[in-house]
Parts: sequence; structure tokens; C-alpha cells
Amino acid sequence: MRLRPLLLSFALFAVPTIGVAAEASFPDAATPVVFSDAKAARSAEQVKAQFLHAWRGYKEHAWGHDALKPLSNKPHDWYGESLLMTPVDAIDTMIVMGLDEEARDARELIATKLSFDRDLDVKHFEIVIRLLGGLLSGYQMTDDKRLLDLAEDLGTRLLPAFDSPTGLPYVYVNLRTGNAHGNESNPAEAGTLLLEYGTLSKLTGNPVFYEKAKRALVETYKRRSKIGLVGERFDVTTGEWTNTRSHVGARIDSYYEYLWKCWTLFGDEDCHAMWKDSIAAANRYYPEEVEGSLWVGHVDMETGKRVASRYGALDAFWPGLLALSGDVAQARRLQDSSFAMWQQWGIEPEAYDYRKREVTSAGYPLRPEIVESAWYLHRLTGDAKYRAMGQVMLDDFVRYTRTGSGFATLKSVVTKEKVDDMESFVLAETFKYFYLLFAPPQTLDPEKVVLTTEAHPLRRTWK
Ligand code: DMJ
Repeated sequence: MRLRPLLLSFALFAVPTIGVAAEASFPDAATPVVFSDAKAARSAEQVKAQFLHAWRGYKEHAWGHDALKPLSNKPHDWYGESLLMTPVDAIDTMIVMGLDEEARDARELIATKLSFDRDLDVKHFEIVIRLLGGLLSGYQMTDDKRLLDLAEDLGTRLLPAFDSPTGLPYVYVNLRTGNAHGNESNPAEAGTLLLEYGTLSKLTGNPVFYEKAKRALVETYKRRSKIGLVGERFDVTTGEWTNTRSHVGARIDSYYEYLWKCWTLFGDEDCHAMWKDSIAAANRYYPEEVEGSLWVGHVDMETGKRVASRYGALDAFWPGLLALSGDVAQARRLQDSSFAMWQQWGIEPEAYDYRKREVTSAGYPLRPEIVESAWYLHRLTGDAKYRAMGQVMLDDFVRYTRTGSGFATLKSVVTKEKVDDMESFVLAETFKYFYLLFAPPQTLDPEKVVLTTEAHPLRRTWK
């Protein structure tokens, strides 16, 4: 495994994408996959057009609100008042796609209308990854100091979340009063904060943000079991586990992601050491072979004993993280499994029993993880197969989820019944990863950026 700070570790990305003359042909195990550069350019335009469809729907029906309800064409605000969730989450995608006019509109809306002086109990983790992350990447991409000022104000208001007896953050915090509550949290919500808070510290010169978020990450790691695994839930006041299931899915996933990325973005050796220890345990206990396919499932954190053959849309980020951190061979096999799961219904379910090949949770809230993994694998291997996979998924995504004004969550991947909901991460992540998969490699240079768990690109501009 390569373990080097950011600038060196991304040297692998120099692998050129293959420019094959023929058009896409996939999937067919017997035939080598080809995907021409011309075809990729057309697919990138297709993604941009779909993104614009959703953004224009938001502009027409939900401008100034958190989100668009894509079936009723009504606005939705998470907490009754808008925190501009969609524009903040989406602005860097517009910049990446070269949609300058749209990015300018979004930036002016944010800079002139967004205020965090509100008596609202907000979910700490979601606000950090969507809003703090979006403001910071927006600032780094535009140099608009108003975005950094908003980020600093938000970060300062969120800090009381860390004032628990353990330093593990409470789930909710009031933006005006600082009152924090919600004891039952998890590794993902405690450990997926350091890229955003750490960058805020580096850009403002105030170390408090880095210190608090790093302590939360370390406190999570310190509670790992004797065999090196973390569980699914803990109480932030006692620090005791309340659920000892261990896996790479919901409530744990991005804890692993940030152990690796905090090392690559900040060069923090503690993160490096925690990552090495954690990935060794993960690789020992999670993987399971079933009829020639590789999966990662659920085990007990204390014994390592398998408790469920469960995989799903969130777990599908794991191949990307494995590839990024150097384990391309395992990543390739797992991505094949993710894609097989997708193809069973033409869209992936939230949870899947890979032994029984049955859906166990049928919803699809338009998640990006499988596309994110396809992008990393394509960048690292140059294998056109991942672009061909992406094209299949893009076509399915549009076929089953597009509405008159945007894209709708599916209640069930089996029936394809839609729900009146479009998460902001569709614009922050899903379309960004689709676009990056097809766009020329120089569109976003992974030698210079680390993508947060919400796909906000952060750059190390400090020494
Ligand atoms: C996003 O908000 C983030 O990627 C988070 O880490 C996990 N889930 C969603 C997307 O599926």
C-alpha cells in the first residue's frame, strides 16, 4: 500500500485515460470494453444537460429554499427556514462543469441571502458536510471572501456541538444559542468532520476547528475493539457503544474515508497511523466471497463474527476508497459486485442480501457512491470499462428518476415508484461524479484536491 502525503500519493493519477477509437460496448465479458474519447465528450455533455435540468427546476420552483420537491414542484426547507442547502451544495459542481452564469447566480444568492443567525436546531453532521464543505470549496474556487466569512461564522456557531463529556459531538446544535443535544451518534457523524473544520482552521488561522474535529475522530478511533473494529452507534456522553455491528455502510462509512483523506490533505501522521490500523482490521473481517464474487458485509465489532450478508448503495463507496488508498485489485472486484447489484433491477437498492440476492431495503435516494467508485477506478486504471459502466448507470438513472423539473428518489427500485424528494447531494455529488467520469482528466486534478464525503473539492493552499 502506498502511504505518502497528498502531492506524492496522487502521482498515480498520471495514468492516461485510454483513447480508443470505437464507441462504447458494454457489458460483455468476452469483448474488451472500448469507450472513445468522442463518446466520453458526448456523455459529459449529457450529464451537464441533466444537471441543468435539475438546477433550472430548482430555480423555477424553489429559488431561495433548501430544496425542490421534484414531483409537486414545490419548495422544501429542512427546518422551516431556508439555509440554501441546494445552491451551497451545488455551486462547485457548476464551476467544475464550466457553468459560469449559473455559478454566479448561486454565489450572489448565497452571499446576499444566507444567514446563520437563526434559532434552529440543525443536524451537525449534515450541515458540516453540505454547507461548511460547500462554502469552503466555493471560496477556494472563486476567491470570494464572503463565502469564507460565512464558513467561519457557521463553524463558530457549530462548535458547541463538541462540548460533550467525551468530545464526541452531539447530533444537534442550535445555530443561535449553541444549545446542543442528541446523545446517540455514530462513527460517521463524529469522524467525518476534519476535512471541513481542518480546512477552516488552515484558511482562517484559528486552530480551534481542527482541534475539536480531530479530537472527535481520535475519540472514535480510541473506542475500537480489541480486534480493531468500530461499531454502529455510541452515546456521546458516556462514550459507550450502543450497537456493536461493524461494516462500511450507513453510520460508519465516511469515518474510514476521512482517516485516509485527513492524511492526504493535511499530512497528519496520526490520521495515517489510525488509517493503517483500521484498514488492516477492515480487510481482515469485512470481505466475504460468495460464488466467485467479493462483497463486504456486517460483522460483530468484538468477535469479528459475521452477522449479515448485507451490502447496499452506501457501501458502494468502498471500492473507490480502496482504489484511492492503493488496493486496486480488491477495488475492481468489489466494483463488479456493486454493478451486478445495480443491474439486477437497473438501479441499486439501499440494502441488499448478497447471499440471497434479495433486496432488504428497496429505496434509492439518488445516491452517488457507486459512480464515485467508478470515477476513481477509471482515473487510477485507465480502464474504459468504468466509463461504460457509468454510461449504463447514467441512462438508467435518467430513465427511472427524471421528472418534469428534476430527479426523484425512488421508493422502490423494484417498482420504480417515485417519491417527492430530491436530495441536494444529487447536485453536489451524483452529477459531479458522473461528469468527472466522462470529462477530460484535467477537469479536476486529484494531485491538487481532495474530495470531501459530499464531493466538495478542497485544496491544500497552506504550508
Ligand atoms: C452524502 O450526503 C454523503 O456522501 C454522506 O457521506 C453519505 N451519504 C450521502 C450520499 O449518499
